Amino acid sequence: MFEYAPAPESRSIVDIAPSYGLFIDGSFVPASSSGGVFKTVNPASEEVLAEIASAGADDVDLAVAAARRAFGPWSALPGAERAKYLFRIARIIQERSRELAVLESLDNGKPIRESRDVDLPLVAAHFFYYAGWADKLAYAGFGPDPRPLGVAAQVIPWNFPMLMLAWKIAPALAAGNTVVLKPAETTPLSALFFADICRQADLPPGVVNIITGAGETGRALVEHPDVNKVAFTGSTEVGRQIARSIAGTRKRLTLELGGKAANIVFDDAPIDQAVEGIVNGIFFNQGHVCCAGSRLLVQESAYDEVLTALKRRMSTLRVGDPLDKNTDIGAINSAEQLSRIRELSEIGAAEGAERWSPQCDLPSQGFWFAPTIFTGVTQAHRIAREEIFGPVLSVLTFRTPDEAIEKANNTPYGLSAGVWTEKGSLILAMADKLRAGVVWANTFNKFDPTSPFGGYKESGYGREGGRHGLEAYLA
Ligand code: TXE
Repeated sequence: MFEYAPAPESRSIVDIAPSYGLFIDGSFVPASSSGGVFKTVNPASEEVLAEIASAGADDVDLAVAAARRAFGPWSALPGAERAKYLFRIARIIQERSRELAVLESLDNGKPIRESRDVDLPLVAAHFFYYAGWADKLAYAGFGPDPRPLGVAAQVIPWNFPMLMLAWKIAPALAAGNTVVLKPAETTPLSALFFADICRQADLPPGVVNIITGAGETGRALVEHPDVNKVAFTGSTEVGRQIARSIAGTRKRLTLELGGKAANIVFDDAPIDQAVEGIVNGIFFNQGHVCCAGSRLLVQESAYDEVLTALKRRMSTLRVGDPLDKNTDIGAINSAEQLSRIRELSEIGAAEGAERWSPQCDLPSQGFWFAPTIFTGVTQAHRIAREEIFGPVLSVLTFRTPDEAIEKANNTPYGLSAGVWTEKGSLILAMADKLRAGVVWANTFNKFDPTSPFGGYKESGYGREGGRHGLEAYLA
């Protein structure tokens, strides 16, 4: 059995931001001699927010060893006991969600309205949801003796730092696994704050370990021989590398990679509602969303009406300070991501598509990109094929449902799609033929812990969320 240390007093962001260690075996520790430090900046101002330990191979060893030691006792706890910890974590997240929302917006650049009203409530909801599963595994049809896999190595991206953490940690712990998680190098702060929440919840040491660092740290973690399960969300390129590097081992793998979703608007759709869905589909979180509706497919007969309404609506979007609660579009997460977005936009213009942005004054410091649409896009254009991962929408047209299906599916990705029409039968027919893990009808970018999420083709494999999300952590 574990011995529990008393919960530390909860601390404020100001106390914990300037310099952070790795969270291994229940304590914050500096990186060993094989590691180092790096800085995380506020993308809206380019100010340094904190200095962060960078885990080297020795630190990865320590973290995996701590998770391995904790695995036996943690997996032996009755499910109802594990549930208590998860419920406690969920409640502390709710109690500290204002601090967490501010931290997330500072480190990521996303509007506070989104981190406060979307990300953080969903984070808590995931912990509550999977807490409810922890004592029901034996009776829920997972087989006669569902068992946890062991130590889970989890590598997450920077677009939804806390939410991706919740998607990964909550089901892993509910199923009885222990975890070593690496957040992205540009957004480590909320994961470290979460480590503090684990201590506050008296979670036994070693059950959750958070190691920070760049891609090399992630690689050392997923390739570690004592890891049983790898869960990765990030670029298709790195996902491919990981799949190759662990092929032939007995590690289980789930990959959630990129996307190039079609948002399909038929001429009978309620246009104002559809325009809100188009805007939410591509400008939510600056378009840093794997399931973003980055290809708008409009039925030709509604093209003029939709484009006029869309441009009018885009002219009202407020771009700027992520901490201002009136902001609709915040900062691009990093200089690297900004240059990727710029490069693909230049390519779009050079290939002959017509670029349009509303008039907006962007701040002089920080990383910013105005909401942009490209019209006259054909399927051959790179902006119709490649993930831009920014606030850039490519507009194409179609005449018939079959043509919409052909265009929507003409992508190496298969993560999500949206359909806007009054006709229920058309929605069902389209959903049947769209090769996408999620199809939204008359809405977009809606998430719920009860729903599985994941892709086909180069968008990855495996599902997160719902009971499928638990299966990925059970033998
Ligand atoms: O991703 P990376 P980047 C897409 C999006 C974006 C592009 C590049 O198109 O423009 O990817 O983003 C860790 N072994 N998505 O460069 O490199 C890394 O430290 C193990 C879509 O940020 O894949 C970080 O924690 N881990 C996506 C995480 O992987 C490695 C979200 C993601 O970084 C590693 C993000 C390695 N060899 C980007 N190399 C989505 N699906 O939502 C890097 N990492």
